[in-house]
Amino acid sequence: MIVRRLDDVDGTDRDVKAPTFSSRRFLLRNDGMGFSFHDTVLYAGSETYIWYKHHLEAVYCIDGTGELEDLDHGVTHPISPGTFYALDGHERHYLRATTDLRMMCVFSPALTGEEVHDEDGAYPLMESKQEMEEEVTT
Ligand code: 9YT
Repeated sequence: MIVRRLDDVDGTDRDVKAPTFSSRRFLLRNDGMGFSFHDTVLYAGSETYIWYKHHLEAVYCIDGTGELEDLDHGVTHPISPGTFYALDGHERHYLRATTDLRMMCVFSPALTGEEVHDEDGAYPLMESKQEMEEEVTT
């Protein structure tokens, strides 16, 4: 069983800072669950373009307000506590945070923790550093 508190993750290498959000990764690929689980805060006033072409993501808002613009379907959805969305079609989207927006995210396949958004707003499909090292040594 894995038990972690936000204090265990905050300020560690599982706490990833991007220009418009911070993402605290409770579960990553090397935890072996098959998905990763993140507590993210998108900063008030920010806009983030995202296209997770290699991953599925489910998101649940627990605090704050903002909006989700689905660029593939031309629809904008308000976000507030209790809003859930799942990117089952790898939709390109904008996330706009009116206030700090706290979102719980699940990624499949799991992130390794080393990804950064590329110019398309995507995370690449990555092997974890440990797995790459194992391949070199085996
Ligand atoms: C809700 C959302 O997609 N935020 C962007 C950050 C991303 N989910 C992450 O890396 O945790």
